Amino acid sequence: MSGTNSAAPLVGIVMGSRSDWETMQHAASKLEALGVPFEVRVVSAHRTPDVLFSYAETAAERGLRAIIAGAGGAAHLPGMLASKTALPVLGVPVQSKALNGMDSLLSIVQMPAGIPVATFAIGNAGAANAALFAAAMLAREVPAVGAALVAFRTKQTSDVIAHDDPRT
Ligand code: RP5
Repeated sequence: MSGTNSAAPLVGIVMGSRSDWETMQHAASKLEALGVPFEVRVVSAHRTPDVLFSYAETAAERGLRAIIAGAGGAAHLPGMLASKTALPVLGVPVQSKALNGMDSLLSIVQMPAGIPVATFAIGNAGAANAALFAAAMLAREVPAVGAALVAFRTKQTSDVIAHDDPRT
């Protein structure tokens, strides 16, 4: 699946399982709102390792600028992608049932020196923030995305100020 924008995708959203979509849709909706062309794929480090390798190896030549990778449990996907591409990989720990996502978080964040993965919060907030971060990385290259990001931040601030009494 690609974003509604028909331009070539600049960001890849990948996840270890279809079950991760509930979380990762929050990254997709943010990219869509900011006008960032993106694609979405299920790529599993454990169930489809060959697909993972070819996705990572071809990502840069296909024009992607960054990969947002969400996974839960033994969440090897972001780190393995990072090991096969020099593109920035933004890792989203999906909230697992057994350990509430602590397993996902630690699996993604504790990379050995030399292969970085930028790691975000567990769950929906992490997915949304990974998308906002990817947009910030693209802001200079694609000025319309930069302008959309500034507008989003301005509206967010004014919405809080306009509703600063929590009783109403
Ligand atoms: C991980 O295992 C996926 O990222 C997912 O979060 C978790 C569970 O996958 P399913 O059993 O729901 O397919 O690889």
